[in-house]
Amino acid sequence: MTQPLRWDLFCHVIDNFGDVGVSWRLAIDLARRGQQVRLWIDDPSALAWMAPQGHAGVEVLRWADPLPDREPGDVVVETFGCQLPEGFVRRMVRPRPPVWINFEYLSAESYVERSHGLPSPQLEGPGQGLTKWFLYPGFTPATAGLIREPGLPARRAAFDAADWLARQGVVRQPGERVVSLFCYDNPVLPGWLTSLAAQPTVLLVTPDKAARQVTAALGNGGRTGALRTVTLPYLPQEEFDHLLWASDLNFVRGEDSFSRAQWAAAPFIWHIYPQVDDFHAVKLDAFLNRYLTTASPALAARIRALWWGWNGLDDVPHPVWPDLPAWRVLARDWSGQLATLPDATDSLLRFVAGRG
Ligand code: TRH
Repeated sequence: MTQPLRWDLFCHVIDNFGDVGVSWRLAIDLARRGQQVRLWIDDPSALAWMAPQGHAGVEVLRWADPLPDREPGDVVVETFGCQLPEGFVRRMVRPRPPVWINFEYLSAESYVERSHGLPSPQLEGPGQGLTKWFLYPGFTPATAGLIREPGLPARRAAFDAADWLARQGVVRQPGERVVSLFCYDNPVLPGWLTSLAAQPTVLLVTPDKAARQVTAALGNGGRTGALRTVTLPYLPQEEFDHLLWASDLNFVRGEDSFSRAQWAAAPFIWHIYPQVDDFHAVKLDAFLNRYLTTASPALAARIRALWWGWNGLDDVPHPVWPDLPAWRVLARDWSGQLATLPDATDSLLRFVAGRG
């Protein structure tokens, strides 16, 4: 990229934190690479804890009607197909229109490679004559790859987990597992806590849904068997990464923590965003089929059973835990494989440069 471009990112917060989580992560990664970014967001409230310091090069603007009248930048990105404000689209119709990108949801399903990079000529409406381009994050070179800020693997490798845990008031006891929990409402949680309690375990519980369910299951003492719990506050995004790096096993959910758990190169269980008619089972399996390619059949079967049980797609009231060291090797190999892919921000920069 010869000179910094002006980027307009639009984020519509549907529910939970993934829309803002992904949009913020993309915005700061672009800014880190010298781009000027305006993040238009309808509900910025989560940024108060997710990004309390903000970030140089990123201007956060309230996406409200009427939208402040600003000249669209060189690139306009709508995240997750959030449908841009009509007035802004009308202003995009100009002799050198912005490059218009729809940055889609992350999936390992095969349609992603077929859809990545396709144009959508706007034949009518406020953007008539413009072309919207669909870019998909993903797990292969035929996609945009995952968001991976420069230096991520090295920072993770240099991370001192014991020091970080101590700063959260957690000292790992001899033989204790460190497990993080970030999940949706999950009816199997009480039984899985009992199963975790069979071995010395400290469970690091994220606020809201996870904390409420753990308290309901264990009471305010937060203990059962050999399991003890520590409830965390909402952490800034880079501290949430450190939670994932400090844990032996991560329960994550949605999209952004799912991808960050892969960069943590540690065993993880994904609570996929539930969809009607169990459509999410297809998305879950599509990822497992890629993730488990190099796992032994026994390990693959154990991990698949865990993920299906945790997502209510199979009846697993008391999970059988796989061999964690073997799973850690798989996790590291997978993370190393992902690191050879293009990173999503670089893919977007190259795509835009290619549009001249
Ligand atoms: O919160 P989510 O369930 O978001 C979901 C998904 O993105 C889903 O795909 C989308 O359709 C739905 O929102 C609308 O899970 P996700 O994607 O992991 O986003 C959580 C973000 O919050 C992520 O960026 C990590 C961040 N986070 C922190 O920074 N600190 C914290 O303490 C916690 C608990 C989360």
